[in-house]
Amino acid sequence: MRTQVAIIGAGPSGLLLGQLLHKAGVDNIILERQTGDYVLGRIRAGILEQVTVDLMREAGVSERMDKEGIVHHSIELVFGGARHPIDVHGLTGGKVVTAYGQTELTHDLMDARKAAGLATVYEADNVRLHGFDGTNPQVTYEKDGRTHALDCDFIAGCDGFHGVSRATVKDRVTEYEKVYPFGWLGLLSDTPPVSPHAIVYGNSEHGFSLCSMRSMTRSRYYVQVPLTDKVEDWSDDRFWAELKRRVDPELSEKIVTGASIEKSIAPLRSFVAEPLRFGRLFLAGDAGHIVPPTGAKGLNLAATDVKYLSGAFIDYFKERSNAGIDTYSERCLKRIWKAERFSWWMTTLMHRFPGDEFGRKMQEAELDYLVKSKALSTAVAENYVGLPL
Ligand code: RFL
Ligand code: PHB
Repeated sequence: MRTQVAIIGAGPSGLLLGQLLHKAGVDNIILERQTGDYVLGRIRAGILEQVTVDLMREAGVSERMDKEGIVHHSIELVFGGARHPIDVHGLTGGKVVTAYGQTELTHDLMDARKAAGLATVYEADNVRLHGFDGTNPQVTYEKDGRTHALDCDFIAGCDGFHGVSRATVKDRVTEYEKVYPFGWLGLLSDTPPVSPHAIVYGNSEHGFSLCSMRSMTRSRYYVQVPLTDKVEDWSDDRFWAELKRRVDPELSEKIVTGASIEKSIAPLRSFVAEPLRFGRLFLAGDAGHIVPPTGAKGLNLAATDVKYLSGAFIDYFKERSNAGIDTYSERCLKRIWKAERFSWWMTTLMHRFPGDEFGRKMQEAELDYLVKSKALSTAVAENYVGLPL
């Protein structure tokens, strides 16, 4: 088998890259370790920056997102028992974010890929990357008890934090990492969101909370939990009671509780791999970097990588230009580090760090400063909607 670009991973990065390349007439095959249903079962991001929305449109897969996505003009911070809106739209000269679940976005991309008849090999085992330092890279994998080989011009490692792509070059990567001493317990429920107009981030003496949404009838909530907690420790009732005591009394009254349709715990981590290019192998999305979800940046950073990478491959195949390929890593890392900074800062500002009473006082001072200072509120708003490319 032969293709122009072998894509490892059918998460949002791999699928979006495949679609953009296909639109430009560049051939690609995706190899995914899991089944499609498994990929769709992972409940993750919900907030899209304009860059991501624009890229979905460019890929020709925005019809449902344009209809069902919910545009948000503001976010809210809850602390000291009170709510403080940040007018993101007003402070950024009209920019917004869109609530549209990663599951839906992935679904739309999978449907488009299927409709276009593009090859995705699900349940591809033991994927191995070869020859990417030369001009004839190859990917091998096992499927249905047989070993297959896929020859290509380039390999795109879109296989997430635990994938094989970065692991293959681990001796050549410099890794920067920070692990946080807590996780997020997330709950999805078919209940109306607490606020259809804002994403609400809470800092309370009991820890961080987040009220978000997927639609007018589906909500997503999170609470900070110790890393030692297990999902089984958290009945729905316990979750709702904990969430309610972490927000202000008025909001607490408004929370509509109901049975969970998904509940999971995610650890929080900041991570960057440098560089993102190794000969003809390129890392994109979570394969190259992780942010704690507090800034809603992970999926959006993945989309930016894909924008640069698709452009680089298209220029190579259509114009015989190496310029995009040669600058890919550097261009991506510039934006990645800024999003890392914002996500780390938001995480530090909004969570309880056990035993750090000085840090707690710094949070109080900074939150008070933030809601009174147009300068700092503007800085938050412009990072939240996404820094310019
Ligand atoms: P993914 O989604 O992990 O997909 C990688 C795919 O590669 C496959 N794979 C392999 N395939 C073949 N061979 C192998 N050896 C393989 N190893 C792995 C995997 O099965 C998988 O299908 O990475 P991708 O595509 O780069 O996408 C990244 C996003 O998923 C991630 O950044 C976001 O979900 C982060 N994130 C958020 N980002 C936002 O922009 N806005 C948000 O509101 C937001 N909220 C979140 C989040 C992440 C969260 N978690 C789970 C920490 C909320 C949470 C709770
Ligand atoms: C979500 O809706 O899942 C979500 C929203 C905002 C975040 C993280 C996750 O910062």
